[in-house]
Amino acid sequence: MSPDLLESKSIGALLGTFTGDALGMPVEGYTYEMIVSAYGQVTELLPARLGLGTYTDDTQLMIGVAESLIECGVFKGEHMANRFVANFDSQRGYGRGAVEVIYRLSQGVPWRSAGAKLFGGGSFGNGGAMRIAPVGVMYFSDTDSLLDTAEKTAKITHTHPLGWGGAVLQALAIGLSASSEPATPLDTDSFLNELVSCIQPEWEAYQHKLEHVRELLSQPFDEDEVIERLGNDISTQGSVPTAIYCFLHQPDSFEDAVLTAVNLGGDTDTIGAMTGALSGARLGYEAIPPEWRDQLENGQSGRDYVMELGKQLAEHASKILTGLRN
Ligand code: AR6
Ligand code: MG
Repeated sequence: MSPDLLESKSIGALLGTFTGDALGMPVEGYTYEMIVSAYGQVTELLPARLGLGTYTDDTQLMIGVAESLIECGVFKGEHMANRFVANFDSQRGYGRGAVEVIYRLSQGVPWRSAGAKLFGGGSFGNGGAMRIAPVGVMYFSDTDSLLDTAEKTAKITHTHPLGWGGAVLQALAIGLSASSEPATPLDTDSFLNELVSCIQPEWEAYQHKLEHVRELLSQPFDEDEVIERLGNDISTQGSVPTAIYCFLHQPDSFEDAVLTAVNLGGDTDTIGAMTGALSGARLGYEAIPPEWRDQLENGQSGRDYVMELGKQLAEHASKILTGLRN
């Protein structure tokens, strides 16, 4: 892969997360029917709680993952947990489990134990998966490191197997998207087979979900059936397969994939963010409509900063690809 394409894909995965998050944020929690009655369809960035083109916890946590991997060159749990604490801004709409973990970390609880016992058996919220794009990009050419790093990255906050397992699945899907040649049609069956082959017994519920994805892809799009069979909620199991479906349904259009995701309703910012990561990793950041890119917030830690992180992450990905990492 040329260095330019790799850089574009790396920026695409990060900025794709941001763009999907910003598109979904204004209608977060709306049902499909509420979106239809308020807007018909969402087709553009809408005014949001924090302003047009602003992001939520999804992008803020993804920034922390990227910063840590870039600075350390490898997963360092304490460092990444510290980035989550330093970047935390309560206005960005964090899940209550995530708020609790970040508080515990800020009080000196070790990163290995801060996320344990949340909700009894650990969180299965989609917060581990929504921030995972940098892992998928950095290790797209090294599946063992990708799976291991995704698991560790998610477990800082999400220790329920469906929570971290779904994050691993999303990271692998991003890695496969980054490996794919954008000018060649995507083989969605092989893509799903690769995902299924990495599923572990603890989170085998995803196998069933991915077979639903395969079946839904062979039929005409029907939003009710997608929502019923895959979900559109805040759980990892009810959102990662949905994002994978939205991407595979429209693998060659960032706009169509992400708008399909957002218009399903439910956890729109996160399903939008995860679909955006997958699409951006395949198509590169130029596939994100320029008028959307222009509208993304661009203050401190805004669009330019995220693009710079994407560039630096691509340098790490390139070293791993060429076997030059130290
Ligand atoms: N049992 C019951 N409910 C659970 C469990 C469980 N084991 N795990 C999670 N939940 P959280 P996140 C429910 O709080 O994953 C933002 O809006 C519970 O209601 O760990 O980071 C983002 O945009 C819990 O509050 O945070 C994402 O949409 C919720 O799932 C989302 O929040 C979320 O899990 C990410 O949240
Ligand atoms: Mg959010």
